[in-house]
Amino acid sequence: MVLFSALFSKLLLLHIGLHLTAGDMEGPSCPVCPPGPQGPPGISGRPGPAGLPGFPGPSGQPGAPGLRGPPGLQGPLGQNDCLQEEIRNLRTRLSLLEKATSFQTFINVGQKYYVTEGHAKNFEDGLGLCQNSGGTLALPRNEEENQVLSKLLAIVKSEYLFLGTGDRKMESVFIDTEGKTLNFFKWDKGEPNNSGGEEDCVVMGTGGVWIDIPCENQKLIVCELT
Ligand SMILES: [Ca+2]
Ligand SMILES: [Ca+2]
Repeated sequence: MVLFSALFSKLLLLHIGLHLTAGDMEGPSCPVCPPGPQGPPGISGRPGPAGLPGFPGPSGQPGAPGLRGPPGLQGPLGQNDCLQEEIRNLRTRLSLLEKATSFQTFINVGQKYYVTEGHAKNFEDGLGLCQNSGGTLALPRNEEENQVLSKLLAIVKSEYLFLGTGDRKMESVFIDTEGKTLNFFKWDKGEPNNSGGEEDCVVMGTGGVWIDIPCENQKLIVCELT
């Protein structure tokens, strides 16, 4: 009885299904059916190609100050530095002038002074005297200096003054008190003649000419200050 009931149910459902299918095949009275409801969105596609750059945006707020950089190179002297330099030069010149005027006789040429106390000494003592005065034995380095020194010789009414040169180390090689060879000479006619083989020091005579004489002779000592 249960088996018969289940079989009958299946036959009934099959009949209804066939009836419905037969009805569908006959079709409704309208030729085009209306669209069904919208389906759900599809899955996202792959990203497209990059677009063109956009317009620049507005300027942002100013950033914080950066760290302090290293010091730059020293610039040219400013007006104040130039004045300081000028003052230093003036002080140096003033100091030299004060020193020169402390001597009995002095005369200026360029950046140097020839000074003398009027003493006559031999060459070696003359070297020491000038060294103690903070200078060196007078030695003109050019025609102008030679003329000025010659003028001083005339002022003090002396015939000769020792010059800071000689050829004591090597005959006929005249060097200054620092051992350097000379670039300027004013030899008198026939000089230097190393007369008697013992003239290794040099004096200036009247008119500014140079003469080699023995170093032991006593002559006017003139120093130069620079
Ligand atoms: Ca000589
Ligand atoms: Ca001579």
